[in-house]
Amino acid sequence: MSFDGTYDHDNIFAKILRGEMASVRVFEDDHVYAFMDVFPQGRGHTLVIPKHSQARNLLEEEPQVLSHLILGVQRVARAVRAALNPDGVTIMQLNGAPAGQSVFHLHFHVVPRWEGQPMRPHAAGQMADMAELKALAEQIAAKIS
Ligand code: DGP
Repeated sequence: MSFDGTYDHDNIFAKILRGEMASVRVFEDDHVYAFMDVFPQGRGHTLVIPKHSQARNLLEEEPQVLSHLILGVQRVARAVRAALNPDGVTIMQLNGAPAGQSVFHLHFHVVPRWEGQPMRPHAAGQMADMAELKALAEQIAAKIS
C-alpha cells in the first residue's frame, strides 16, 4: 500500500465500525471508537479511530474530525494511565506502508509503557488472549471520564 491511494471500505477497521468484525470495545462517542489492539505492543495497547472518516492517514483527515479524534486519544490515554498506572504512554500514528502502517483507516495507538520494558514488535506475534483483552478493556473503560 502506497502513501497515496483511495480509501478501501473493506479495511479491517471499517468492518469493525460496521460491526462486521468483532472487536473489544473500550469507549465510543459520536465521533470516535476505541478498542483493544489484538497484536498489543504492550499491556493495555488501545487503538482510537474516527467513526465518520474516509481518511487513510493523518495527512488526509479533515480538521474537524481530527480535533474530535485527538481529544478522544487524550481521553483514552488518561483512562489508560488511571487504570494501569504505567510509567509513561507512547502515542503512535503511522502513515504509509514504509512508515509501518498496516491498516489504512486513520488511527492512533495508545501504548502504556513501564520502566525497563521495551515495546513489543509492531503488528506482529501471536494474537492476544481475548479474555485478557476484555479484562483490560473493562479496567480502562471504568476510568474514562
Ligand atoms: P498500523 O500498523 O499503524 O496500521 O496499526 C494497525 C494495528 O492494528 C496493529 O497494531 C495491529 C492491529 N490490528 C490488526 N488487525 C486487527 C484486528 O483485526 N483487530 C484489532 N483490534 N486490531 C488489529
